Amino acid sequence: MIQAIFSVLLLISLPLPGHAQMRQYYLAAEEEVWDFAPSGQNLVHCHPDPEPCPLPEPWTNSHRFPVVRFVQYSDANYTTRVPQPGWLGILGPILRAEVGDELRVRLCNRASRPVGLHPHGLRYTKDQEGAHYSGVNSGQGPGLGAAISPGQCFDYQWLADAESGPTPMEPSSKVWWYHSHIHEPSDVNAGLLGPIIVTRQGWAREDGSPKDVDLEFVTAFFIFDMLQGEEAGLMHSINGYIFGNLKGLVIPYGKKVRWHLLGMGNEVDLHTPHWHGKTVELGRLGQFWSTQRTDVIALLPAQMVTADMLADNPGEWLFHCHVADHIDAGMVTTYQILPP
Ligand SMILES: [Cu+2]
Repeated sequence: MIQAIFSVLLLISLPLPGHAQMRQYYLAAEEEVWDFAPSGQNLVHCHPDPEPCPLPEPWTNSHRFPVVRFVQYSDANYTTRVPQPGWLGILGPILRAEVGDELRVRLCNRASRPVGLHPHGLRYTKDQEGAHYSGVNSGQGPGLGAAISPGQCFDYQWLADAESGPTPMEPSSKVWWYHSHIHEPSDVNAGLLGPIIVTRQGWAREDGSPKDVDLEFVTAFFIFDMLQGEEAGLMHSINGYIFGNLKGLVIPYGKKVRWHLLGMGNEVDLHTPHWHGKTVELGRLGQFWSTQRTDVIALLPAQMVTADMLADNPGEWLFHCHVADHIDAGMVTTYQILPP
């Protein structure tokens, strides 16, 4: 009886037919050398003497390291890379869905280590979970998509169901992590991570982005450990960039911008992203009630927060982690609101 009632409730809550669509992505895991400070300079502390502005020690000449990243291609031929905005940095492409959509992601492993693709927030079966472990109760082994060997491809299928989307009080889209999950700590530290954004049903444009905001940014706060804990290898990065080398967070005047903030890493990865110049709101109830307004967000490893900003205070403003050690280690950049 209870099951019957549950089934009826489930049917009622199912999305209307015709809304949902299938969104296909082609990803590869590829090795490259990542430069956490391509300018070689500390771009946020360059004045009054603009030349030179070297990175402080021990990072002056210690900011290029081998990584493995998720890279997007246009189709199954895997010949044309899909360009992504520079501010996305080391992160893999934004995978988008509207509630009700199915996400299909083909992952081809062009790296020399096994790689998987585990999505937060979406609905999946065991084979589509993309995580490597055994069940302690059932003894069930890892699913088919847990670990893709070098040279192999796998097709993941995930559903953005009602529980993947925002609640009525949250902004109309929300962010989730995806990352490799074979040995999770070393996988994400290698660079195998990226964002999923799910938009409320009926609120998405054709490309999946929310209709009620003008642009969205994703910023991930993560201390990459590239030298087994040595200070010179601790990259206190936002999207894989340190000391202002994250550029392009530029907003036309008067636009509504949505910030998706992501945390990742170890016990030292407690971050408090802070915007100068403007405040943000974390949710909304109707037209008039903001659920919370702040200019500092609390982010622990793997936490995901979405906040909205009205870009009506022109200027270039600091955007940084407010943890003291992290400021000194370069977890700092700026964002810019253009003049009217
Ligand atoms: Cu921090």
